[in-house]
Amino acid sequence: MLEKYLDIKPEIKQSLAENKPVVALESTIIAHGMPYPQNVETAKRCEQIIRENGAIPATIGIINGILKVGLSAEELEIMGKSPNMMKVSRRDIPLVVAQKIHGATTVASTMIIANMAGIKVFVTGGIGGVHRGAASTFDISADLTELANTNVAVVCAGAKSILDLGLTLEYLETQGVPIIGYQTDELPAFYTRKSGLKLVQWCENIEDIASIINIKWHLNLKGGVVVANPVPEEFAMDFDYMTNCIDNALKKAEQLGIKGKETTPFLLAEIKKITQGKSLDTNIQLVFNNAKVGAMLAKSLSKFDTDLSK
Ligand code: PSU
Ligand code: MN
Repeated sequence: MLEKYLDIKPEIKQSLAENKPVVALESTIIAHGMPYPQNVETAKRCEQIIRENGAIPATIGIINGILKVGLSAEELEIMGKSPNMMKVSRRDIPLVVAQKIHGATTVASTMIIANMAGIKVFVTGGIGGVHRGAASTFDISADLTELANTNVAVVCAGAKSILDLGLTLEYLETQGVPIIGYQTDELPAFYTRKSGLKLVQWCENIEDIASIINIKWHLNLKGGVVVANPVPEEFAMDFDYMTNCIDNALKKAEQLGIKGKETTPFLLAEIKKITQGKSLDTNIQLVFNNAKVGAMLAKSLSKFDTDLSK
């Protein structure tokens, strides 16, 4: 039944059947997170990095209403170039499939499709979270409720401080989602390694993270895990400078009355403008770093599965 809607690239299907490591990638980051052509170049390089580190990449998106696990070069171009590409979260999947249109998948919807395919590790830049002012707007990303429900580990560089990062941590705790720092005990804030917020869980080794994830799922503790991997020091941006840029972007969004699903793409584009594109290099580099760590994690997790089945 699912096959009617889900199309998994043969290489990925085979790898999954053989319990080889596979890493999912999202497409909203391509369509709405970066400008063309850097978005498509980054997506391709991420796939390469995942291969170089011993796993198979699976970029996820919706093409003509089909949930695609593994996009072709041509489909990556469509994602990167179409100015009106729909941003698709959990809510939007049925409509996009019914209308047989294209859609770029967010963290939430990429997790859903990865899970349908049997992929356990997913790499992105930053997750959505609780927006500032959420007490009155109710704007909490569907990424967080997805993390509460869907068994996929998400490797990211934390979240951007366009969000209320303290409330995001509280919400993840409420929903029972572990957030594990990789070689850091502080929540990374995407462009910066620091946020001023301490994490209660962190590990030095990927194997230890894989062990926690593996145990969570074997105990039937439903839901995802966030692996917070800070941007490498040499590409990190200045904390005070970024705080200022983000505050200005937030002010502009408020003045223009930007709401709902437009908020995140608007703020991302605005920050790019304010930093005169400087933030883009950091953004690209942190995604590359996540791709490497994601491949390592997928490899480590696949070993666990093999061992446990013995
Ligand atoms: N944060 C980023 N870059 C992104 C996104 C978030 O730093 O590209 C994208 C991701 O696809 C994420 C989505 O899942 O935005 C969250 O959107 P919203 O806040 O509308 O749920
Ligand atoms: Mn939102």
